[in-house]
Amino acid sequence: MQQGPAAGNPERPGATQPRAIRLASDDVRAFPVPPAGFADRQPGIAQGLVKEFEYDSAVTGKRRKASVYLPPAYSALRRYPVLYLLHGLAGTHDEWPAYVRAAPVLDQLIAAGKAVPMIVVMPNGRALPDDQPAPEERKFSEEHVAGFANFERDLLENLVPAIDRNYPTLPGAGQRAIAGLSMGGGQALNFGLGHPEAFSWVGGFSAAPNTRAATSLLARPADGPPLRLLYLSCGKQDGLIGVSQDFHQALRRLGVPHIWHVDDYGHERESWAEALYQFAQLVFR
Ligand code: FER
Repeated sequence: MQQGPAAGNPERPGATQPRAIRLASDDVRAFPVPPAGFADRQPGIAQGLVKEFEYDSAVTGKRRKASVYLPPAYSALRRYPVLYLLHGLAGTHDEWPAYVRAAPVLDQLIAAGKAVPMIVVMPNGRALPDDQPAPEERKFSEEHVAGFANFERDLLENLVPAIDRNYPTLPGAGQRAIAGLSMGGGQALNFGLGHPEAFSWVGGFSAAPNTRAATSLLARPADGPPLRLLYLSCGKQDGLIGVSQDFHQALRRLGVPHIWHVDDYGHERESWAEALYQFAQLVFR
């Protein structure tokens, strides 16, 4: 069986041709559609705060930015688990808060007691000295794609320690989750599964072809922290669904428990807002 997407595209180095969408019988919703307005501000619901955080990166040699969501009733006298949420190929640290509207999703879940109050860190996942989105013709350039791969070190060596120094976080992998959309979904699977010592809860939403093979990601040391959640989702109209289908099938063959949720959308914010809605209810329980 074919692993990963088809051959590279000479016009766009680093890019791959998405294959035609073919849905299998288990490519279905694992959860019902969220209630109307789940990603909109609602009157009477306490709001968390989204702040800009800066940290020094030894990987890029620069000061870098991340958005940080602090839940309603946040108190430095309490301690919180942390979810790292990674953006897509054309995004930055404001894709999750501004485009997907992560804060109202989280506010409503926390108000209803459906999600644990958590700190959510939304970094810039492009570990390059110039970490702004590349112009169209360089989106798939080797350098730009490598910036996403190099974020692995920036995240683990610079960002996570800086967050743990500056916010009242709960320690250990069991109190840390990582998820992302598209390019960030591939990163979350690669880095989250690749670092069981750092993350026990992992989500890939509409994961891109930067996703490594499941077989290479699932060699966990038996004496380390267990994987608590592996969540995969994609829209049934998303041209990249083949990446997630292959990953899901590989997990099935390996007998690795996971959630596979196929929603009704394409490669778009509706799918990612819903993925966050489902994923946030499952972590840190
Ligand atoms: C690709 C197609 C799409 C790819 C990455 C993407 C690295 C990412 C898309 C996104 O983040 O929206 O071939 O290769």
